[in-house]
Amino acid sequence: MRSFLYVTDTERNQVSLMDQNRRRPRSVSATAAVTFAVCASLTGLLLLGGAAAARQQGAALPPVTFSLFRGDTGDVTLSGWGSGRAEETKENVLVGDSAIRVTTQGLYQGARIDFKNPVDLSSAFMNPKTYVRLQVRFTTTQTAFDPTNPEFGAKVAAAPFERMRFLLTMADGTQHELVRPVVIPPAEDPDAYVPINFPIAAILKKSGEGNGARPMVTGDAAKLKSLAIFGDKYQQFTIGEINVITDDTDINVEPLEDQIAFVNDSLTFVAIAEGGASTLRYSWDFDAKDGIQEDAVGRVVEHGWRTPGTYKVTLTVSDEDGLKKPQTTSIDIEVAP
Ligand SMILES: [Ca+2]
Repeated sequence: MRSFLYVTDTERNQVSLMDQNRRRPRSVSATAAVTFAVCASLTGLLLLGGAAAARQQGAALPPVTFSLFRGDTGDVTLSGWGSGRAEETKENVLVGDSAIRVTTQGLYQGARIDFKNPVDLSSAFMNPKTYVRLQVRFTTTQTAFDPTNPEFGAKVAAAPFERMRFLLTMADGTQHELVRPVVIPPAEDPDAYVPINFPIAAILKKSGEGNGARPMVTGDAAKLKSLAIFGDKYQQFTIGEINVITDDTDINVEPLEDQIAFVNDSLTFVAIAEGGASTLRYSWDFDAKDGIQEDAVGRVVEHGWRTPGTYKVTLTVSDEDGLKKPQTTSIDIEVAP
């Protein structure tokens, strides 16, 4: 069911966690083989070091999953940043016995959540597939204009923001700032909680350290003391839960639907793709003859042609953070005179 993309995400995450668990023994046996080879050729003393290095490089990293907020405001101190606010609410609770109501007035006025015990993110920093996932309930809706959505024409959940800003303050005083586009999956229930994710790797990238090799972030520099959350305009919304999750899901794009086209007709193209916790970016080229450019960006786009002929339409889906392999799909459209 396409309309339950969010549910599908969750299922996919669970599947990917299982995949990872299944893969692990294989990695361990690969490590064992390396260890055995090292065993055969080196002295006992070198062997120990070699085995440890092999284990560090070869073995799959275990998935990291833990909670930052699960409906217990006893773990956190809520306050505002600038003229924004964060306060406890008992309405629309997702888990536990309370949720956090946020009032934001722009990218510099928002919610501030201080963790009474700074949360150690070092295991999450070690694994490039970890994300902070906020479950957020917006009260804004939009009309579903996606013809593949069975709720076509109905109200669906929509983010009021184009961008959100997150400011992480660590126990050693370092700060990491992220400003990100907000893309929420289509949800049938306009009042549903929707996931907003940002990869922990993006924090390091922002600091200019995340190119390829992962820097070691340890000690107080890895302990999250405070999380500030902002949207790009005035809005109130509710945060039900904040977790650190591991997402190993590849980007998956469905084939494009065949369409009948006439010259000067405007066709609507709808991308259907999944990418776990990733914020997906949809890039379109409407004529492959001159190469693949970016003619349009968005999940749902419109295009028409002025000259009859056959045109190859190419959709490329990538994740905003470049952490996953982009996927493409294409279709030939016959444009009749
Ligand atoms: Ca082109």
